Amino acid sequence: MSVITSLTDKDRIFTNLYGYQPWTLQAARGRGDWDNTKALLELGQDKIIDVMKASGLRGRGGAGFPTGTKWSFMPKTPSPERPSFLVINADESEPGSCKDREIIRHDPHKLIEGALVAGFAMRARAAYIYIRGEYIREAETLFAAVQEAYDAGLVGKNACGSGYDFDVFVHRGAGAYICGEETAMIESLEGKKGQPRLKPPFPAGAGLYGCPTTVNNVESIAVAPTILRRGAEWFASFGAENNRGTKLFQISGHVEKPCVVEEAMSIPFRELIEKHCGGIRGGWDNLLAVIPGGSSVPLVPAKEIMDAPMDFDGLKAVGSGLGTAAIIVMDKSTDVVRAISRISYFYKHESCGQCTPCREGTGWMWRVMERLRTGDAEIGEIDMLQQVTKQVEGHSICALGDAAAWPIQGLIKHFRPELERRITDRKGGGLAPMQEAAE
Ligand code: L3W
Ligand code: SF4
Repeated sequence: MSVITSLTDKDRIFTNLYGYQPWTLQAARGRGDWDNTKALLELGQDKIIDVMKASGLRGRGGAGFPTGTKWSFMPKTPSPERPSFLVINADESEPGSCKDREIIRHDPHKLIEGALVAGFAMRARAAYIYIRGEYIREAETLFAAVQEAYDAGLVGKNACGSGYDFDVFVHRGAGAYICGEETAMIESLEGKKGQPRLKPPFPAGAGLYGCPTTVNNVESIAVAPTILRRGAEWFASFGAENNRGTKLFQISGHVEKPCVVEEAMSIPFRELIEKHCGGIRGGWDNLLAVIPGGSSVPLVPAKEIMDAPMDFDGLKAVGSGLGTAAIIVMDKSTDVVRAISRISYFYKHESCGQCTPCREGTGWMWRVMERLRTGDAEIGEIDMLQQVTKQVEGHSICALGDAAAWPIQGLIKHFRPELERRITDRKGGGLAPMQEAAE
């Protein structure tokens, strides 16, 4: 089967990504949203899940878990005492990630219609959209769009005239990155401190208020109605085997034109940047490294990323990951040690502190990173730091520990000579501490 890795406008799901048209219900209807949604629901729960499975859609929040399979974990006969819930993760806080923001700003009805269709498929009583606290304007848009959907009878009692009752609630977060972890999000929705729970049990078994719950990313939910309308085969025609569909890429850093764009999965890195970003600032020879999936994945040096397919497997093959497809491009003007040290500070700051390897390890790693940045470390500390990352990785309740360890492992793997050079040169006066270091 040939692999389509480049989109034209007719292939795009998010036709108002740049806000050229209003986000309102009337305009959304003009773009095809909420078009006979009742007919989608009449496909029935099992058929909807089968289509989602056949489409090959994998979760767009970072982990890439197959969406249809996740929905199928929900009980087929929920009891009134233990209703099922859909939680939509709009707590977009991964450094570099800004795609869900664009969906909510300009296409909120895709998300709300997706919530209804997904909630129906998993027999959920309601959806809770948990939106990042800093997304103030976006939350206002979302509240207004949900109200429009209620007023038009699209959600709420007898949603879309289907006989199915489905509520949609919007909940604003309070600024903690860790609440983007699905079980911390559930705790936060319950009014508790946002700290991850041990898994298993997975949310599908015991989630919100102890009830069966599915947590999905905004993009995963927002694409569902279009997949049902255009068909699983259409969606699966894009991208390589096991990496199907279209995807929102967010490209920031040292490209000529940073942007958020919908492209086919598996598009090669160089083509993505040439087609949508006008190339690398200063030309391709000026590229140093790329963090391809948000700050939680290791960086990849220029020569290894050039031809890499931008998908789960292609980026795994170069020692990194697709994550949320937040692509941070660094040219040769970048102080790469400082960049990774800053990321270490972020994880230290955002650790919820409940497990020792993460709580202690993130601070330890950041302090060593700062000494490496200024050159004020010993050569042996590079290996020690590597060992600390290995002690944190896989030894914590949630993925934040891994996310703190991997960028440092990537730096040591690809930029050890630079770390050593700074130490060797430190007698030259060193570098000034970063602002955070002085705090
Ligand atoms: C039932 C099983 N459910 C797995 C479900 C699980 C979850 C999904 C994936 O982390 C990553 C993280 C960040 N029965 C199941 C099952 N599930 N086995 O499948 O689970 P998991 O644990 O692999 O991932 P996760 O905890 O959801 C997400 C990375 O994404 N990331 C950044 C994300 C940032 C954002 C943001 O800004 N909003 O999402 C970037 O790489 O590090 O590794 O639903 O319950 N047997
Ligand atoms: Fe909290 Fe870190 Fe443990 Fe996650 S890994 S639960 S953020 S202490």
